[in-house]
Amino acid sequence: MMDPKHSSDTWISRRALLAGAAGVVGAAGAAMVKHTPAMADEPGAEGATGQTGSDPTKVPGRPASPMGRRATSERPTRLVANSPGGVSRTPLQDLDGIITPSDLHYERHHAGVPQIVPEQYSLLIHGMVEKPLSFSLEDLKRFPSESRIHFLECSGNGGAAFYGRRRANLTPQQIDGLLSTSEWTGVPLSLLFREVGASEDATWFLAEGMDAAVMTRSIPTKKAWDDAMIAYGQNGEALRPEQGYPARLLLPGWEGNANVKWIRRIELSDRPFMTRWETSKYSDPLADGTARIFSFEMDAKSLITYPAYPTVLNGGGWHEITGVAWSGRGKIVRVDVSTDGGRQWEPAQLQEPVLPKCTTRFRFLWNWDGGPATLMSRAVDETGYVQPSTQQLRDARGVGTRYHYNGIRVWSVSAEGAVAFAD
Ligand SMILES: Nc1nc2c(c(=O)[nH]1)N[C@H]1C(S)=C(S)[C@@H](COP(=O)(O)O)O[C@H]1N2
Ligand SMILES: [Mo]
Repeated sequence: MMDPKHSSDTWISRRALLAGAAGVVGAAGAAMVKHTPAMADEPGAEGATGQTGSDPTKVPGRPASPMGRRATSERPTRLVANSPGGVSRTPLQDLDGIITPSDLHYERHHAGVPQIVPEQYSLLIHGMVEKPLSFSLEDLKRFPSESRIHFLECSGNGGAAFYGRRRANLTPQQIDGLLSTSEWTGVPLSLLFREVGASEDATWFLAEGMDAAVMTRSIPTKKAWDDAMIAYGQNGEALRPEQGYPARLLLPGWEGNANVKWIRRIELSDRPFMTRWETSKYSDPLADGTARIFSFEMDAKSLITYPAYPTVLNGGGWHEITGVAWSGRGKIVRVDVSTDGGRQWEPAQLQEPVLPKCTTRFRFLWNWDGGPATLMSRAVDETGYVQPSTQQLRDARGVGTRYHYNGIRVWSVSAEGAVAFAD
């Protein structure tokens, strides 16, 4: 929150105000108004008369427009990794509630975002079925649809927190920004399976994408009969190209990778296909030298998004700690918060709606005494699973693990109020 009086972007001198006032009176007034630097790169962002910062009750605002846009002083952005390939992270610290604006949804793609003409799109379902069928986008939309709010998280999310790369100056976005939540609309996969007459003996299906990675994953058919969906809508509009336009597989609560985007083919089988995406990648080496494979469910996790680095708290007193908690196994039933490094835990308030396999916003009023403090949050889901400490996770998984880093996140607060990532 910036005080407009102290923001160089919007501060208006008395002289500018006078010029602005003259502009209202004089016909050529608009030309006299100097645009502030914030406006210079945003054509059309200013009011109808080109004035900013003057009394908005004295001049008409800009007229209606076909497309909305953010207030020019609000600039949340995805953080794009400078490595080649597609990774961008959601600015968790800038968000309220649980929904991620679609243009801030994290991205992970292994061969770029393909351009797909919707008229040329089709989804083939074949293999152990009575009648193989190919569905156009229009065909998919003729089935009864459903809309549900779910998080999506890359199973590699949190790697920066787990490894030695750990740094005090990591933001929520850098640590856990491969997490986003949308309202997804689509057709339940079970309806399509009934349509093609899926065999009862089919226990697995292959999902294949039509991007240059041609990503393929094997998914147990029980997920299709449960809550999997072919999604074509995101937050009330068509999927974004980055999220799999025109259609993706959505597996609520399951690791991001298996949610195949730009899905073009589903093949039913009685065994997994053992693709490279589930053998060489997306399987987890364990401490005992073996590895986990098909670890689909995302374990319960939570993250304090405020206060967090780079926030500097402005003095002791009441501060509201807030963040999100989520579990791939169902609802979050409790989030505990500690402000003393884990000696004492107290339940945070869960903000409605609390939905299964969805982020839940939590809030905790904290009366900071002005001394050094250590903030932590711990999620508990409806199966009774409790988010472990990062040390417990290291002991259980070993240091070579590559996915599912759901350890408790720790923030330290100095006596000066500076917040830093601590574990
Ligand atoms: N076809 C295809 N599907 C894909 C991927 C991809 O590269 N190609 N990346 C996967 C990975 S690793 C993740 S975490 C999610 C990311 O989805 P999002 O970009 O919509 O956030 O998509 C998955 N589905
Ligand atoms: Mo991922």
